[in-house]
Amino acid sequence: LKQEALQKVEQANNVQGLKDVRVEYLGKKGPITEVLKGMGKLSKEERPVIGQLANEVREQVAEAIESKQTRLEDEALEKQLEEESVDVTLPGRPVQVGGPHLLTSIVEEIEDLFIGMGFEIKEGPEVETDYYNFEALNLPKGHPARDMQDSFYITEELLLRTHTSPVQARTMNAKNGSEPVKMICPGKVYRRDTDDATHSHQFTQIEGLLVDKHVRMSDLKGVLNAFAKQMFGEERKIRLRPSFFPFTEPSVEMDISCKVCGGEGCSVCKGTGWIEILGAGMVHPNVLEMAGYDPKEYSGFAFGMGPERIAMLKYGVDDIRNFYTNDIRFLEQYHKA
Ligand code: FA5
Repeated sequence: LKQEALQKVEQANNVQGLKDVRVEYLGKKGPITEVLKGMGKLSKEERPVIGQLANEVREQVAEAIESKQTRLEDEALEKQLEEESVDVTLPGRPVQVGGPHLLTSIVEEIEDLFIGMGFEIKEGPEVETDYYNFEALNLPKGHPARDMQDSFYITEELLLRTHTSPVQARTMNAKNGSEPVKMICPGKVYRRDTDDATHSHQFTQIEGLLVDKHVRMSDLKGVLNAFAKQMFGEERKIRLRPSFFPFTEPSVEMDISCKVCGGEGCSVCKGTGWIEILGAGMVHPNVLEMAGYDPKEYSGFAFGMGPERIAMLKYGVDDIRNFYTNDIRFLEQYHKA
């Protein structure tokens, strides 16, 4: 019996198997317990001999189980340690590094360019008053040109700004009508436009404003020309077309010549050879006056551009929604090393 039990202990190769052996031999219904239970039936002489023998067997089997248990536990621990060990010699997995969004890069590029020409960067609120968004820009309540920019109103007097031009009025107001201004203002703007390949209900604009004594249209043309050539390359030409904005007079729209133009049927310029980039003009005397400047003494120019459209042109992006849907496969293409 002892031999048999010890052999089974030896054969048990996991903790559960060992438990079964313990129940089988040392349990209440096990053979050793049976022997001890049956002691009453034995003779006086037999009792101590059998009793001692049974106890010895029980102790030896228990001891064997105990030591086997320790061994199994040690083995399990060792196996676990081995499995969980870290091989420090393995090559590392590359960490995914993000980069600036294409739109952020293009805005910074444009900022740098204008900083190089002596402009400072200004900011203004995205939730704007009707006064700064429209009235201070020569767009009184009920003016039909307000329809050019469908708006998200929050209250009767507050709205999400439809362009960055209110920052013009704010910046001039802060100067008490006596100091020159030379600033650009990048920021988010909002319009109730239906989203399509070239329109987004939320997009970016960069406003520019220069106010000083003797500022002329030729100054505007010179600055825009320098901007276009640095942004798109020396070979590009610009042209100014008459346009209308209530806050500038005269108003223009600037086009740049199409580089990829294959003539008729060109997908970028539709064969016209020109692409519209921005709106601009000489600051309207009413706007200067409302901001406290004397229009007889001061004059200025302003412009407003959409950096998404500029990035689309420069990098051949065919859908403005790519800037906002954040598809990593699109964004990754424009990470600079
Ligand atoms: C304006 O917003 C004027 N404030 C610009 C201006 C400033 C003129 C200073 C004169 C002086 P306009 O609505 O055309 O103008 O918008 C300017 C530019 O914003 C457009 O040329 C275009 O690039 C971009 N833009 C307009 N609407 C959208 C739109 N829904 N999605 C993306 N870009 C747009």
